Amino acid sequence: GAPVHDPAVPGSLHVRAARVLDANWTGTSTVPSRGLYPHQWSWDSAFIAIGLRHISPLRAQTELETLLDAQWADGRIPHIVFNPSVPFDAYFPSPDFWRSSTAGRAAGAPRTVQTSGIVQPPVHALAAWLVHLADPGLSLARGFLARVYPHLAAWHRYLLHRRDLGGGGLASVVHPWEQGMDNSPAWDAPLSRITPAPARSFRRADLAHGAPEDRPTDLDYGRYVRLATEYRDGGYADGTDKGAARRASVEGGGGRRVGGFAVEDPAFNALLIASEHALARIAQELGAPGTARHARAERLTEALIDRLWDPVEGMFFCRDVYGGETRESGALGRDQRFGSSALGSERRSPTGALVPERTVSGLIPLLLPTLPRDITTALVGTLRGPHFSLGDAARLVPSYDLLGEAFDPHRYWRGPAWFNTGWLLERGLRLHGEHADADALREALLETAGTSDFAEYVDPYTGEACGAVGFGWTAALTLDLLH
Ligand code: 9WN
Repeated sequence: GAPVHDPAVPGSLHVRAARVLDANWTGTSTVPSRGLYPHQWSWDSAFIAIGLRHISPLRAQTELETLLDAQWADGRIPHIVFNPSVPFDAYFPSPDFWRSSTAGRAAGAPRTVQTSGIVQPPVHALAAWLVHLADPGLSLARGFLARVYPHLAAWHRYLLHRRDLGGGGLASVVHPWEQGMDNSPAWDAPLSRITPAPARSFRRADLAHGAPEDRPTDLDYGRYVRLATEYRDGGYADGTDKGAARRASVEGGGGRRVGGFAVEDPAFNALLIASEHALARIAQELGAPGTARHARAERLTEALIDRLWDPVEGMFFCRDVYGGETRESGALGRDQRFGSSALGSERRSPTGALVPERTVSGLIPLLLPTLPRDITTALVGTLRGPHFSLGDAARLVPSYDLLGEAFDPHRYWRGPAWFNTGWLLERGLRLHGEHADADALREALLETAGTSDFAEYVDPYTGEACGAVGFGWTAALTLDLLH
């Protein structure tokens, strides 16, 4: 490639990205950022492994194995695996909030390592397959795929069986941190029904590292804390797990609805589908037929379209599973904007309401190989259109509708562009033959990664760095785009 990208040239993008990953490596895994996020995060590790495989396939395999070592017996992969040598006050919520080894006992939390009790998007099987492909010889010699396969299968089983809270075949998230786009405007309506925990009942650690105007608000945090506390106090039992809910229920009633937040998210489910296809390939590589898994991925794709696709808007939307039950939903009124689209008519369906906010999550299903052609064409049109402006005003795809009422170019997941979502869309564009757009997005991602010093996220118009710099997945996905 160009000298600026050359791994052999000191100061090249490749060398700088590799240096970030070296600096964030702890010996068994990679932190997203030394200051802001000093532990191991689930989907960060998956993206990081995808980049690490280009500089050390062994480290990439170890990254995923370390995460899987902290898997719970019920199959969930926790969103944080805590590093015991980091002081508790370095990050909130810390292990003494989650209390995984006690509160999570019924759900099978590990005894030796402290974790959170919620999950993050299932990018792991996709990552494991890509890591294997980087060095099949090493993978075979270490038995990598054979070792990770049962863990990944249990993880998908957990999501498909314990998290189908809407009953339509898709997985629900029960906390905004699970979907990974913490303060997305898509959560405003479902979160409005949650009573925030009092501000004095917790102490945020993030504001010591990030500018307050770039981070979620205190009101958001009050609600995050309330939801996580209730989930913990219910023994991390899920609504569909009636036995565990009964054992752990503070109210004594079995099968009660756990928590007040359940959302079917397009990106979360698209990543599950992509990972299910990857798991099928892994099964085939191990000598088993992958056909059942490919078929399941197909059924999930149909459920995704059936439940979350809006043909008028040309994108996918979140389904608020408990939405439409009360008249207090924040999404009311804003529905008018969507006129005759499916959003209007479905709002009060018995399995919830679509949330009329356009977020980047609703475009990420573009990475699925078997979407019908009319849907991929519509998604590409929406990406290029005024709400996301690919190849025009915004060089990188914003996390939220540029014309949306809640748009803020610096506030975390309410506008800034992120590199993991950019990477997923680049892959989707290329997969569906949109090479010119994919090339332009790739160039913009690489250039902005370099000029922002591998920022956590950037202003979608100017590329100005926000949040942490030297961010793990930004460096890792830069390496992947360079290869
Ligand atoms: C809460 C680590 C994580 C990412 C998430 C991002 C942010 C945490 C936080 O950082 O969330 O999990 O403290 O804000 O939103 O996507 O995995 O990088």
